[in-house]
Amino acid sequence: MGPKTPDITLYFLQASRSIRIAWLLEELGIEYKLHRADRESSGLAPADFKQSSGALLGRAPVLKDGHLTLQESGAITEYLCEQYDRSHRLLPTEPAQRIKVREYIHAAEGTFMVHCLPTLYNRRIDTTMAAKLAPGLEKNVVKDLDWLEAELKAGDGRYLVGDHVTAADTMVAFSVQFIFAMGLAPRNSRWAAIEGWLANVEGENAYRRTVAKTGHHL
Ligand SMILES: N[C@@H](CCC(=O)N[C@@H](CS)C(=O)NCC(=O)O)C(=O)O
Repeated sequence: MGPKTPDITLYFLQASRSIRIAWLLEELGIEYKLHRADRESSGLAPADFKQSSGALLGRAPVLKDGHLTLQESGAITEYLCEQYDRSHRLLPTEPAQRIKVREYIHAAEGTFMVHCLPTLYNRRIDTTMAAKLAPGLEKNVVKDLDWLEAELKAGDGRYLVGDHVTAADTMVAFSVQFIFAMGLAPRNSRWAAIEGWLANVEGENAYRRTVAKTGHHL
């Protein structure tokens, strides 16, 4: 894709995957308009917020860039990197790093969220069947974290890929924050490398600026 002048609005729902995109925009140094909404007491996004984005799925985040309206945090991440990451810092060009970052972009939703959300929903149901399902569901979350822990231990543990923040970190950090915040896995020494990595990336200036700007919390 050729160079383009950004004309970006981010539809940001509080306590959501929206932080992935706000952080990425901050890392890319792109100016953007922030359309922010708090969740309703039901936990859902306000109806007028969903309508205003124009995206039919009604989920956050949504990114608008000129005439383009895009949903899905992974797709938005790939779009922003392809379009605006001119120094290839967030999605490196070196083939092994590039494919690894893409693996994490997809794992953020397709592995971590796909396992932790059913675990969370199942905990909200008070039935014998839910109790039977729980150990199997929880095992998946543990397995995902064990994988991440091993990956971090194989490197220096500060970032998921290479020696600086990439789109791997901006995508996966929310998944892990969510797992811990919802109590879907205990915070103990089994995942010391994950704790170290999270503390490191959450301490990055761009991440801190993003939190200050958006009010992100879980
Ligand atoms: N796979 C989508 C998931 C989007 C999603 O489920 N967003 C949630 C917040 S994390 C949402 O909008 N929930 C509010 C609602 O459904 O009203 C992505 O990665 O963007």
